[in-house]
Amino acid sequence: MAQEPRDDKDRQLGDFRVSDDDTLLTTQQGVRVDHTDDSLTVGERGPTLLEDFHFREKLTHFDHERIPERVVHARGTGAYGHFQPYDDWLAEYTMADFLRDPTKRTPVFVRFSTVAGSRGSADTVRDVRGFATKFYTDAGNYDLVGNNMPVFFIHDGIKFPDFVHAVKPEPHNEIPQAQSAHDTLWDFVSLQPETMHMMMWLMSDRALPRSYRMMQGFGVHTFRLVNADGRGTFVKFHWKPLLGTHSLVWDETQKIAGKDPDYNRRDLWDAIEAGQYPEYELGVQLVDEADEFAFDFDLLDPTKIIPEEQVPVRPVGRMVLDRNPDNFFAETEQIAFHTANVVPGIDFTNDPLLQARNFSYLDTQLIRLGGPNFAQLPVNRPVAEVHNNQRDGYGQLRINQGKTSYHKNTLGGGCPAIADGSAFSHYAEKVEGHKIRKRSESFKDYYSQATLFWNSMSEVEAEHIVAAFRFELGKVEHKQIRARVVEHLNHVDHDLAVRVAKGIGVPPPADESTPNHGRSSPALSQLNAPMDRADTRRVAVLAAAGVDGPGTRRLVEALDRHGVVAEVLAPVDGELPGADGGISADRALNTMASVLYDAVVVASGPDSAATLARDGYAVHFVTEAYKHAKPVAAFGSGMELLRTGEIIERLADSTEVVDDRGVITTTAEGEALPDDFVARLTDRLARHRAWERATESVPA
Ligand code: HDE
Repeated sequence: MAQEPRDDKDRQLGDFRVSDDDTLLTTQQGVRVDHTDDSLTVGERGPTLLEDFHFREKLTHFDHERIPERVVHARGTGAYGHFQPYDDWLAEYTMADFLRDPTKRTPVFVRFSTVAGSRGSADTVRDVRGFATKFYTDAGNYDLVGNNMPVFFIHDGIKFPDFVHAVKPEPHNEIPQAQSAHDTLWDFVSLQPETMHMMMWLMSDRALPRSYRMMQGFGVHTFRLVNADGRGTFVKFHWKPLLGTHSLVWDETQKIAGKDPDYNRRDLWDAIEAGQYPEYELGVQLVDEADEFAFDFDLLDPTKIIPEEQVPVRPVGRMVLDRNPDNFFAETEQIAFHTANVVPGIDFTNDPLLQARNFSYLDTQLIRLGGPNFAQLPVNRPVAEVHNNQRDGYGQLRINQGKTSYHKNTLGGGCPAIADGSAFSHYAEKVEGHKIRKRSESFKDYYSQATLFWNSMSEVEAEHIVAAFRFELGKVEHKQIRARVVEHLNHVDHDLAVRVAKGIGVPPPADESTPNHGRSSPALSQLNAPMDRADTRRVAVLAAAGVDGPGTRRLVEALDRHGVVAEVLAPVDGELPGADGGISADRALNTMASVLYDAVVVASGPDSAATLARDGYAVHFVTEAYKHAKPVAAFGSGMELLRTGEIIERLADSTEVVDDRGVITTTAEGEALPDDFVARLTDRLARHRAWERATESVPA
């Protein structure tokens, strides 16, 4: 049965949805087809006839199914939802209703993406993530086309083709796919030091998000808000996920890329299907125009952040993603974002990267979507009315009536007429100057914010950055490129440069090039983001025949009450006979892996534990989870599996729940399984990883 539309956008999409339920097969012309398995031939073994219009139409359409993938951000996934402001405080700064009217719920579509990989590449590669939001506002579409990192590689859009050519697979052999660890990228980086701040982010855990639901978003550029009096205020946009900001570890991401290349896409889809709707808070940093030059960096420089300690992020409203698209191609692939899609109340600045984007996004849709009418595709249509004199073109869907398609006219009653005060009016910024090609002197500090980022990392985050540089540069064949990058790192921090150099066979720099300024910004460390949510996390419960049925049921039910997704894994899925009634295993162990879960629990039952201890998959499962600093838990005789291989030392034999660096155990079982066991586990899940655990020597 058709559901009530959720909002104006959903209602509009309803006009385009097609269900094939209870229908008969037809051609594109609506002629019914009774045979689609054999083409029309002369006799049983003869040639195919040209007059077989059904065959020709079917093949022709198939031959034309593909469109060019996005030149960047080709791999992505999306969802619908809505945005609502908390209150009206932003009215002082912007006339955009959707940001300042708390009664207004604006439909949105968000597309998350990686950047470098092609459409079929793996989700969990080291890369920037796109976070693009289309707000279908009453005043027209507003697109906030952001990333999960607040800065960018380059200052000026004219360098974008150079940068993208360097990071993409090398042109002679198209290797490597969706990887930054190759010579051309690092050659580019070593010659373009403005990249250094962004490279610190790219080498950090931010490049390996656990989930699109646990990832921040940033507008990157300084934009401008404009209020009803025409007053402008500089603004940076931030999205903060309510589930916290969490990352995978590098070894894990590489394994997931093979075990489940759709990991992040599946995670978003499954969460929304399960009603665990991801939520993000929109926040803004505001800077008065009078303070344009009050910072030690240029607000127009997209390689710089405004530290949150200097200008706080003020909450504006909440976005909820609550509906998966019906059709990937029609919606997620055909959605067309454009930084120049703005509505009254939001305007641009002269950030040269933003200026270039304002050209590029419209241009790219013309080749990707095949002509100028892509705004009429259902997912791209505004809910606001559209009237203009633009006509014709491939795929024109509108049937414009009347004889006028020009302005001014009298024959069409002067319509569409010029709008009044509700129209977009460009901010009247005064600009003057000579035509020159010259980078602003105010953009020339390449290192100090890279240093700020480095200084703000916790020890474990810093270690990950060093390891990432060593991995990436270790894949670079030309030693002189490695050495040039180390020289730049020496301007960021001497210790960083030395640690990286030592891992890649390059002589460590003897002295520091630029003294570390010692400043930090705690907001930059992910470990300082809220860590109070365990819900939606995935826990694997390992079991086999003979499992402690009551204890396992008690565990799974308690986790479910916390909103945690628990799955029972056994050597073979299906019913598991056990003490006091068995349980059903959701999946076979060999079809899954620890890297696809946030934590693992080994269930009690002597026979079950003995079977698992002899099963290489099970032993590897817990060892690997331990290696990746995940919560690893066991109750009753399940603790035997943790003793196998002696990876996990010091297991206390106690009915009390013990949490030793994220290894949570109790000898209790069955109905006696203490509530505290699950409480400790969910607390650990919320804190994500037990970084205090030493795992270097653990094989996995
Ligand atoms: Fe993009 N970018 N970009 N970009 N970008 C595209 O547009 C471009 C930049 C971002 O899910 C393209 O429709 C230039 C910064 C996202 O559909 C293209 C420059 C940021 C997406 C393009 C930049 C982004 C894109 C390719 C430098 C973060 C995916 C397909 C001047 C603030 C949107 C398309 C989606 C996509 C150009 C830099 C984010 C070619 C020229 C900075 C999230 O138009």
